[in-house]
Amino acid sequence: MGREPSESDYEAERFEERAGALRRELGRRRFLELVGLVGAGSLLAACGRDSNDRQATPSTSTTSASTSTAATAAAANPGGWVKPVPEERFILHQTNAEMRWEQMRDLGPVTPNDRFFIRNHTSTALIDRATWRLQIEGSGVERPLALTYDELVRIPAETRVTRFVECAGNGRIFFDEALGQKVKGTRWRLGGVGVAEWTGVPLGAVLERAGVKRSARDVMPVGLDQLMVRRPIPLAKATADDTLLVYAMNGEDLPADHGAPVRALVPGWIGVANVKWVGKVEVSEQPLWSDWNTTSYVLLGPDYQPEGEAKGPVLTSQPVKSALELPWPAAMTAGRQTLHGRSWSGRGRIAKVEVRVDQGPWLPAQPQGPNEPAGWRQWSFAWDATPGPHTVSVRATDDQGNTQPDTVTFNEQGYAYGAVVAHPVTVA
Ligand SMILES: Nc1nc2c(c(=O)[nH]1)N[C@H]1C(S)=C(S)[C@@H](COP(=O)(O)O)O[C@H]1N2
Ligand SMILES: [Mo]
Repeated sequence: MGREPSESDYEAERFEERAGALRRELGRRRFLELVGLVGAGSLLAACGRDSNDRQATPSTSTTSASTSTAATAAAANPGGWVKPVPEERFILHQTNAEMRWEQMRDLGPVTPNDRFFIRNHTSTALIDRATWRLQIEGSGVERPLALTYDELVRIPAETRVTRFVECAGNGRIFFDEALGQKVKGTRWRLGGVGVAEWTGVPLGAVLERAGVKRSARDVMPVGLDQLMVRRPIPLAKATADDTLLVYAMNGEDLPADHGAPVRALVPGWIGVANVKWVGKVEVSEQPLWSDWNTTSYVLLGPDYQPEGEAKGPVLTSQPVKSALELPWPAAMTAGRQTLHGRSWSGRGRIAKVEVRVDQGPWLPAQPQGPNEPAGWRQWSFAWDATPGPHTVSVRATDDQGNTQPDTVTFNEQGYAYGAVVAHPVTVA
């Protein structure tokens, strides 16, 4: 079986190049501290987990025990995941773990932490909350600030919201499978999404403490992982009521794999804006650029033109999508069946969900449960299933009037697949 192509291949190639720039930026000592600490921590976590939770590949190397242990751990757990990622819950793609949709079937409005997808550009960073600091700095603030974890959580503005985090590449596999188009990147089906109840402090409240200027323009949370993943957002989005610095997920301390001690939550926007392991927030009077808004997470292809420093239009909010809580492909028995699923939009609440079997008419689904903006809407659909092969398609519309289209425009990196998906179901 060939290795799946991924953004991380491209990133790995350039790691050394980028590491050089980082060394200059941070000073050699701090760089080694960061990379050394994070790297070793991830491997330790990986070694610990292997014996319990996953099958470790036996080492055949006789040269260096520590090197082969590290290599084995890295091979079995390239994402340095801390939580178990069992086969029945996740589909593994290199450093990423995709949620299996069928297990959402009996669950309520949120994705439990042990089932939430993980998307790591490199590997999970292990950060000591006691020595962690959050720096707020840049030309856009009057008073640069450093906060400890306790200082951050004591800011009296605690906010709790239920929102999705979804990878911009979620649904990428359909560019190939449904449209026959070759695109680059992790072949997510529809499980690169999850909804949680997030608790944190509004980023705007923290920026206020640093004396954010009216002339401030871009705000860029910076991750403490190996590549220091960072992605700017405009001031207006950074100061929205539900844009948070998050420290709890579904009522528990934020787990390591999801960005502990603190991550950004940027509701409705592409996953990468929700920077994990935040160590710094840069605020600038000038537009900010990083690899994650110039080269990655931009639309490339014949239909797109460069925008400023970016090689193509920069992605922001996520399109409307839907998924059935069924395995792919699905099998069921003939007769009355109730299909369940969820729909979501980065641009509002879900207003309507329709279901169609094969080429039949679009029929309304029955919505249920909460309907938060940039959350998801649960629904069900009664179907008298007849024997044979079928497809079940779902089409949602949000309250801004966005409906899932039949097809989407090609882009080289396979982002923003919001078209209707035909789910194969065999009835016997
Ligand atoms: N520091 C950092 N933040 C990050 C990433 C990362 O690799 N490093 N991945 C991003 C991407 S591409 C996505 S889709 C989301 C995934 O969040 P999750 O792993 O908690 O599901 O985190 C984002 N934040
Ligand atoms: Mo992502």
